[in-house]
Amino acid sequence: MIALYHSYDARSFRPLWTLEELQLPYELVRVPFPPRSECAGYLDLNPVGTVPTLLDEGRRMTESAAMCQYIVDRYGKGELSVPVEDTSYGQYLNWIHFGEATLTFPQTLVLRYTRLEPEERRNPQVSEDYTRWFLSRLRAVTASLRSSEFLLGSQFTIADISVGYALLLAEDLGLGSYFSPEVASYWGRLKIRPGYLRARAVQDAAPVRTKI
Ligand SMILES: N[C@@H](CCC(=O)N[C@@H](CS)C(=O)NCC(=O)O)C(=O)O
Repeated sequence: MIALYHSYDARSFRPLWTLEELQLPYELVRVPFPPRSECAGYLDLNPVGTVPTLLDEGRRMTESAAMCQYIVDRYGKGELSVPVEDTSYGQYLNWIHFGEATLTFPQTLVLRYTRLEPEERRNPQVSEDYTRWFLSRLRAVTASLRSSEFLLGSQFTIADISVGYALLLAEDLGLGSYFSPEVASYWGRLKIRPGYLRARAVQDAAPVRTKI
């Protein structure tokens, strides 16, 4: 059975949401943030010290978007994914990676330089610059949603989970008011999905483990 190591609203929410959309069995291990310093033994499990970590039958993964792809390809029975023969397969992969590399990365600098660093190291310039970076990249999402319900038309896929997580983080950072009408209503559609709501409930109910 899959074991997923997760911290509250961290990128591990992507595979958690995927597991809940598919209603697969899994074990959720909620760890404090950052686990590298707050959870004894975590570095033995994941030398990078980040969340998520996913274990499955001796396999170990540490990249959230790749985990979503692994879960749907291995257990999804065609749900939430686009087959390689499909004309939109390239676009599907592009959005999966866009969600992490292009939309989440700049926000981590905003998070770090507004909240995580000690007061004296916080930096409004970095935060403003990377907020602008994020919002300018978000225009690609706005453009693609002008004529469709989800990123790949009418089908909800893990591309929406990858990008949707970046919108969740943006909302946590207080950037939700900058969303275009298209992005705001898309995000509104994503967060009422039963799979999303189940993932939030599971996250809230999980006890926090300070030792592996
Ligand atoms: N690209 C990786 C990034 C993983 C990552 O940086 N996770 C953050 C939380 S969202 C983390 O654990 N940061 C703590 C640290 O760097 O110590 C992914 O998508 O999973």
